[in-house]
Amino acid sequence: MNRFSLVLSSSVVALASSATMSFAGEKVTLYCSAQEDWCQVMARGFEEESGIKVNMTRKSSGETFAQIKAESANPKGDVWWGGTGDPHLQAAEEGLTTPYVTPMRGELNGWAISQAKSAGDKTIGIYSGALGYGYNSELLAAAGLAAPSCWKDLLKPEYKGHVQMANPNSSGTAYTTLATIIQLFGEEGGFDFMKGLHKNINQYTKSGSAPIKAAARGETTIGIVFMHDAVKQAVKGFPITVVAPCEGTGYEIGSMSIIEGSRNLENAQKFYDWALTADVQSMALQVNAFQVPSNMGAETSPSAPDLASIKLIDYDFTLYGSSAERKRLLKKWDEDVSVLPQ
Ligand code: S7P
Repeated sequence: MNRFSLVLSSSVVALASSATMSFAGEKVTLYCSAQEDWCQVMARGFEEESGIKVNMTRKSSGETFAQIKAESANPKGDVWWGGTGDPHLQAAEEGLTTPYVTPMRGELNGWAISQAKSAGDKTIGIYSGALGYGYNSELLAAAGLAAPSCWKDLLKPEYKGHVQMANPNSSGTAYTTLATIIQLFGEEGGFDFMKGLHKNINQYTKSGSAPIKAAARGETTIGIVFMHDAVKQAVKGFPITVVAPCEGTGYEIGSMSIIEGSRNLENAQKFYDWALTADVQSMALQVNAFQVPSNMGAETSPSAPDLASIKLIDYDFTLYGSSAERKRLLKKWDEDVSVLPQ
């Protein structure tokens, strides 16, 4: 038995024996910021394996951050699983989450541990994925539009009303977009880009993946999303083409944190350790969640975007996950971009 299977077996045995001890009344409150179907798989999977009842609420990353902050005097959640890393880092900085060093660390990729180290162990990476966009090839052809391949293509006047993205206040995906565009084109150039893009936007959604679901249904031509969320729609059979923008692109380290003041701390830690095992991370494939898992032994799908073949920027998580910078950029986007006429 190798070191990884030994660690996994002992954690499974610990969970199994806990379950047989009967957890009547045991519970954990999970705030989940991944896709609803994956959140359900995680909640039900943990209940079945541990006997601990999971009360799960799904909200976008920015919304969950705001909820945890609003509840900080009287915390109601125990563990926040999923969602982009920037708001998890901001929560760590603002003392909304609490440190925990999991025994699972030896099984994780370096980028997951770096995320933890940069936040004083108050968060950890659970998956990674690159930003991009997808388009409905049938709608594009019907409108006689050329296929876009770069970020700057999305500014072309002929795409007016054809592009959808989420609001960066509520959505981690959209905040990653804003931070990516600034890192690619500089602050002034980045905001000029966002103002130009605004002219072509048909709707800012609350959830980050909504634009590509809308494109799949034929309600918008182009959706700015994480590439894995676009692949999910293509794999379902919708006419979605996935684009890794030619200038390069940003990426996320989807994260997990335990909430400061958790009322079920031991159960939150059990969930945390369980969520980092290879078997549990492999369950993502049951719901076509094609992020790169943080556990090196977890399965990946051949359909998943290959991050090694995508031109990734050196995303500055320390800066863009800092409280002051995230607040400043969101305020500037609210005041300088979102209010402009279209
Ligand atoms: O699970 C898919 C995914 O794109 O959703 C997360 C996202 O932050 C949640 O949606 P919001 O953009 O609305 O916050 C990502 O972390 C994840 O990869």
